[in-house]
This record gives sequence, C-alpha cells and structure tokens, in this order.
Amino acid sequence: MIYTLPSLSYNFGALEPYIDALTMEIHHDRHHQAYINNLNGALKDHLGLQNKPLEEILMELNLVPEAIRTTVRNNGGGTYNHNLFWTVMSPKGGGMPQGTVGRAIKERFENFENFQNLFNNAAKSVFGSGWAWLVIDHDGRLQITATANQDCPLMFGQKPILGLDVWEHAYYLQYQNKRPDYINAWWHVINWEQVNQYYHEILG
Ligand code: MN3
Repeated sequence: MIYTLPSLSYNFGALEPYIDALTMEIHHDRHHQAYINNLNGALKDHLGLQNKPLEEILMELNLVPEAIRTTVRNNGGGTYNHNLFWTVMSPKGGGMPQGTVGRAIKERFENFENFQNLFNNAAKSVFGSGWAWLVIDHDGRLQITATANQDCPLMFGQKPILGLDVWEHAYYLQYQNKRPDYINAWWHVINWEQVNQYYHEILG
C-alpha cells in the first residue's frame, strides 16, 4: 500500500481566526506529506508491511524489522496522527461534545470543564514535541494521555478518538511560544460529531 496525503474537507483558511491559513498549508502540504513520503520510503522493500493496515503496523511495532522500526514509528505515527488530526477539526466545530461521547465524557470526567482542564494540562505538559489525546483504553474507558514526538496511542494499546498536535509547527507562526493560547483556541474548532463517530466505530 502506498500512502497518499488525504485532502482536507475544508480550506486552509477555514479554521481562522483560531488556526491561520499559512500554518494549515505548511502543516498539511509539507509536514504531513514528509511523514507520508518517509513512511512509503521505509516500506518500499517490505511487501508484507505494505499489505498491512497502518493501524495494525502501529499496534505491533515489534513485528517491524529493526532496521526500519524507528523510521516507521516516527513516520507511520506522523502519518496516522495527522490523518486523524485534520478530521477532528471543522470550521463548524467547537461547543460542547454531543451524543454518546458527550455523555461518556461527563460520566468519566464529572463535567466538561473538568475534562477540558485535564486535557489542557496534558497538552501543556508535553515537553518539546508531541500530542495530547482522548483515547479509549483497553477496558473501553476514556482516558486523557500525551505522547512524545509522533508516537501514537495505538502503540500503547489505546485507540485515539481526538488528538491535539502540540509540535511548534502546528502553532508557531500565529502563536509563537504561547502554546496555551493555541490550545485554548483549538477548542473552538473541535469536530465533536466526528469524535462521536470514532467513539461509535470503536465501541459500537
Ligand atoms: Mn504536526
């Protein structure tokens, strides 16, 4: 399987004023494309892996030959994480989580505000580059986690349904060193309908 860059379902400028058009364009067309190119390059001579879904490769990284394992970890993670990231944002996003995932968040984290605080703390406390996540854990429970670099929750047996990229490339042009401002702005573009759909796809 040759991985290709998925097109966005909205324009680069559609998430303004929360995320600027130039950041979106560079992030999607250059950063995401680079992860995909590097992943394809790493898998070039590995037919078995080419025929395996990316999710499965990331869940079983130990089965990837050692010579390409780190490349696949970084760039397979980067490919998967960004594929998810674009879809959990929308110009019509923001507001409160609705549907089943909205109820599950309330049940698990008491209320939305508490959930938001915990997620913000996870995103702020990533040292250097990484991601904050809302995942479904082994036992079907929601968890907030963070990963370093392009590590993906799938590598730790968790299924991500919402992710926030806190690499500087995701916000530096508009927010410079003010990661907390970017995090606060991002809540206005979360596509909760899509998050709810991922929740259902995983838990039925
Ligand atoms: Mn990124």
